[in-house]
Amino acid sequence: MICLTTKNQQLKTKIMIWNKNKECMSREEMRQLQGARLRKLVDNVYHNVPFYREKMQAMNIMPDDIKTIDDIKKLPFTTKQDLRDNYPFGLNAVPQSAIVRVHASSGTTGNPTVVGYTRRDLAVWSESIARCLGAFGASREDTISVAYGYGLFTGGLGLHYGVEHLGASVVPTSSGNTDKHILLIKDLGITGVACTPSYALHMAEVMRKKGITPEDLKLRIGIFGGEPWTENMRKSLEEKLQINAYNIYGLSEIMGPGVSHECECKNGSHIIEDHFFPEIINPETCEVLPEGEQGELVFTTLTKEGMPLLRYRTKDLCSLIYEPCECGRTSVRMTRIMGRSDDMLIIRGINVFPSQIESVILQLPEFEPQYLLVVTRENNRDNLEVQVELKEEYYSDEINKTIEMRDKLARRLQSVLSISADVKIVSPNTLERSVGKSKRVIDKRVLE
Ligand code: DLL
Repeated sequence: MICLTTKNQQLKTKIMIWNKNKECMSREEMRQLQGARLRKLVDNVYHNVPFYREKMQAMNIMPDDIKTIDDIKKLPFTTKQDLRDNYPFGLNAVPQSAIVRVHASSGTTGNPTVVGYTRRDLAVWSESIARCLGAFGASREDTISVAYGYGLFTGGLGLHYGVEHLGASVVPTSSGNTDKHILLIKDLGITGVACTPSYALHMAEVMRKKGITPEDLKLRIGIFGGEPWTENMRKSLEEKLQINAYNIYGLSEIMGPGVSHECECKNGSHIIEDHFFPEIINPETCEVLPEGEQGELVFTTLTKEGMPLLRYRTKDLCSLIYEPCECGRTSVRMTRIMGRSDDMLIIRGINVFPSQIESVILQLPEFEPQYLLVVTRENNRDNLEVQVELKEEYYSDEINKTIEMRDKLARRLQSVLSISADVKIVSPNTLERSVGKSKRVIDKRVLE
C-alpha cells in the first residue's frame, strides 16, 4: 500500500495506490503478465469448457497457438446469447463444488445470465474493489454505505466485500429506504456512499427538502456507477453533496463492479488490466479497432476460475486511452460509456431488454403483440410506462375488468424485470404501426 499526495487541489486527502506493483507496472511487464495469464486461461478453457473447445476446434486453433497477448485476436468471441444457450452452468470451468457464490442479471428473454464465482474469484473481486476505493481516496478510516441492491445484482455484495477488504467500515443499507439511509449518513458519520448516480441525486434532493446541508454531514466520496451518467451530473452531485464523485464500471458477466474505476484525475476509468483484458471492436464487423477509436468494448477475464470468458462482447460503446495518467497508474483507461450497440435499457440501475417485456405480453392472451415503452426521469427517478394494446375480443366497458388485466400484466412484469412498470392499456389499433423496423422504445431521459 502506497500513499501519494494528489496534485488535484480539490481533493484534500492522501490518495492511496492499493496495489502499486500491479497498478503501476511498466507497459511491457503488463503485456508479459497478460500474455502468460492468457496462455494459462486458453489452456484451461480448452480442456475444461466444451463450448470453447468446440469453438476453437471449429476455428482450427489450439492452445499452443497462443503465445503472446497479441494472439488474443485469434480467439473466438463470447456473447450474452452464448451464456443463455449454456444456461445455467455450461460455461463453468470448475466442478460445482468449487463454486461458492452465484449472481445473476437480466437475459434478453427468458433465462437470466448466471455467473458462478470460486473462492479465489471472490478474493480477486474484493481486491479489485479495494483498488477502486483506494483510487477514490478511501482508507480504513472511512465508513461507507452501500446503497446498491444486495442480492442477485452484483452491486451490493461486490462493493460490500471490497469495502471490508480495504479495512473501512461498511454499512449495508441496500437500495430503497432513503429516509433511513440519510439518517444513518448523518448519525454514523458516513464518509462515502456507493449507489447509482441517479439515486444519489434523488438522495440530495430529499436531503435538501429535509433541510439537511452538506455541513451537517461527513460525506466526502461518491462511488457511482451501474448506469450511464455525465460530467454535468458529476458537477451537480459534487456541488449538492460537497463530495468527490467517482465513476466505477463493471458488469456481472465479467465480475461485477470494479472492472474499471476513475482516479483523482477524473479523466477516464483505469481498467484492472491484469485481470480484465480490454479490446475495442467494430460491432458490425468484429474487427479490432485502432487505439483511441470508439467501438464496442470486449473483455477477456485473464484470471477467472468459475466462469472464465474469452473476448466477451459487452455491447457498451466507448474508447480506450493509452496515454499515461498523472496519478501514476499505468493501466489503460476507458472513456465514459457513450451508448450500447444493442437495445438494453438501464432503468433504476436494472438492465431491461424490450424483448423481455415482449415475451411477457405474448404470454397473456388478452393483449396484441403491439406495445410501446416510454422511459422518463422525474425527480431523478426513472419511470417505465408500458403501453399495450388490448385484443378486440377482450375490449370491455367494465372498468374493473380492464384494471384486473392491467394489474395482472404489471405483476408479471415486476416478477420478470425486478422493477415496477406503469402499465397503460390502450384500445385496439391505437399504437402506431410502422412499415419497417417498429419503434418500441421512447427514451425521454436526457442526461445533462
Ligand atoms: O451494473 C455492475 C455494477 C454495479 C457496476 C454497481 C458499477 C456499480 P450489470 O447489472 O451486469 O452490472 O450491468 C452491466 O451496466 O454493461 C453497462 O452498460 C452498465 N454500467 C455499469 N456501470 C456503468 C458505468 C453492473 N459506470 C451494465 N457507466 C454495463 C455506464 C455502466 N454504464
